Amino acid sequence: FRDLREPGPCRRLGPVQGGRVQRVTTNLVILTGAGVSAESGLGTFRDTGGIWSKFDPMKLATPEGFAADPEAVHAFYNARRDNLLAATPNPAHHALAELERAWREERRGDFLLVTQNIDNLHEQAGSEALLHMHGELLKSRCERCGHLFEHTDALSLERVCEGCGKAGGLRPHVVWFGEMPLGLDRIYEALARCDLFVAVGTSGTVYPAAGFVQEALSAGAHTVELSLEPGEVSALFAERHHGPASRVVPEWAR
Ligand code: BV8
Repeated sequence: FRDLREPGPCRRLGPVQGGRVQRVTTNLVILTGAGVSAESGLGTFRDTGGIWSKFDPMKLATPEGFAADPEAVHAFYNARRDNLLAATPNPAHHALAELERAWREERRGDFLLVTQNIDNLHEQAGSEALLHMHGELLKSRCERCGHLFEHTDALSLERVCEGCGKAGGLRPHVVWFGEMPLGLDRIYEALARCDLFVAVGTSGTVYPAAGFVQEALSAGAHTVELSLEPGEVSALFAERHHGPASRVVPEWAR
């Protein structure tokens, strides 16, 4: 069990009884956004030249946009899926997976990694206690029969669902604007018990994710922002380290 006095992710010394520090646990919740995957070559959304500066989210990331022009939406996600297949995790993804292993092996407390990202780079880096609150680009589902399946090839209106044998009902398994994010019960339950909340590479502009820091503060947690630059809710963080995630995250997680 590593010495509690080492620098690194917030560790609280417990009471000393009989000359021994009593083990305390630190429940950790991490929230990642597009910035954690930026150095893996996947675009962010609101930076200069970001995805939403080239494409209209209301046309491509809403149910209404999909109903109006499903082929444009399929083309948008097929292109992003192709980008993802060429991408690999960067040191930030690996540092978060290593932190989870240390948290588990040293029984430091609960660990949950919530990502707003729909890429699978956290999985590729070895993260396990992972929740995709905005869905996953390598999964799709049929709106006719509910069949959910993993795939790397393109979606189209002509593609036949393997669940019901019909075409025309498939959509990406991602959460669009106006749709309910996934796993909120589990997320709010973890935030209510968390001692340490770390937001990595997110602009803090999309809700309900941008409100998680407030939930963590209400639970008395220490809050850390690790991002290239301050996000919209940066003022709510007790600790902030700005710079590229591939440097800042391994430095902080060490
Ligand atoms: C909801 C999946 C009800 C798809 C995404 C009007 C109508 C309907 C809804 C609303 C409305 N007005 C407001 C809302 C709510 C809406 C919302 O928040 N809108 C915003 C725009 C105001 N939210 C919703 O609709 C959500 N659902 O509200 O349901 C509800 C919910 C709960 C309880 C009751 C009711 C659903 C939102 C999900 C939308 N889907 N993605 C897809 O990917 O195509 S959101 C999209 O933005 C991304 O997926 C991403 O997850 C999200 C947040 O973006 P970030 O990840 O933060 O990325 P961004 O580019 O913004 O920032 C990048 C950051 O990284 C920057 O800070 C940058 O500095 C940093 N960075 C860059 N490079 C690096 C770096 N950091 C480190 N290193 C680097 N190298």
